Amino acid sequence: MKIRNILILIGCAIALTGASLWMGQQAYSWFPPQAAAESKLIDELFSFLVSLGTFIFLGVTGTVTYSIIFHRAGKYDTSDGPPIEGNITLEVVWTTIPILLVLWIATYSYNIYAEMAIQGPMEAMHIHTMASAHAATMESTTEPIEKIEVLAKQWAWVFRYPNQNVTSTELHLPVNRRISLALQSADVLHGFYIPAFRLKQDIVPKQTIDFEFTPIRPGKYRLRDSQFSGTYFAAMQTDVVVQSIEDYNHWLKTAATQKPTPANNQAANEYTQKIKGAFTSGYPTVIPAPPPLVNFPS
Ligand SMILES: [Cu+2]
Repeated sequence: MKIRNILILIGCAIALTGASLWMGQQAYSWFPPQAAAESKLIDELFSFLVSLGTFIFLGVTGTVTYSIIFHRAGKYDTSDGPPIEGNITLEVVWTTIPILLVLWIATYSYNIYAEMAIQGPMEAMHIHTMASAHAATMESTTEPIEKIEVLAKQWAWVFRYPNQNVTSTELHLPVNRRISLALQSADVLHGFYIPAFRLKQDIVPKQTIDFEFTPIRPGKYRLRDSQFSGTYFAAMQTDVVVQSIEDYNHWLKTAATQKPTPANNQAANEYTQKIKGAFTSGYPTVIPAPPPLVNFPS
């Protein structure tokens, strides 16, 4: 190979790396704000995958484009190409590189899950203490607040704060504290999903799933159901309010003095409207659970 060609190749590789790293940095702006400590880890992983993906995409399309432009057969050339058969070195190289890449991605992802300590109910039960030690290093050292009970049903979210016996259809959380939830479903499979936290956990019927994370940014975020759970599944959303510990305690105290009232429930509203209205789809549906009775209806 000529010195000039080698220099051109090195130049291309440097440009490719630069473009990939730049793309990886852009990836951070494609997401909602990082409202939980875990979101930083997830975004780092995503940025890494975007860089890697960009490198492979531009590398492959660049090589193909180069061949199409510079190694084209002549217009009336109908002769066969050179008979190339097998190349051990090349085969070893193109097998080894993807294997190493996949191992790299797998290790990186696994480490991030270990650091988040949300590997699912089984792992949470067995190696929880080990994973928590990891997680503690990335968070402020505060004692966790009481375990909040989360009940998902068709189609409502109900949160219960056992110490004050407060129930709410809006999830209030103190900022910079380790949050511990006990997730339960009254009927079918639901999914606890807060995009701004980058957290998603299935809620399985007849199981209590422990789930931990740390919100780091005050504000109002959206909790959605990430598993299709029936007709009014799209209405199964609510607000997550992250506030200072003072505001949080104040909210708890105020809510505790309020008498339980039925919360506004979109699924129940839509269902009764459907009965009254002239239009019926003809499809049977599960009747929504009655609007939950809570101290703090959203
Ligand atoms: Cu659901």
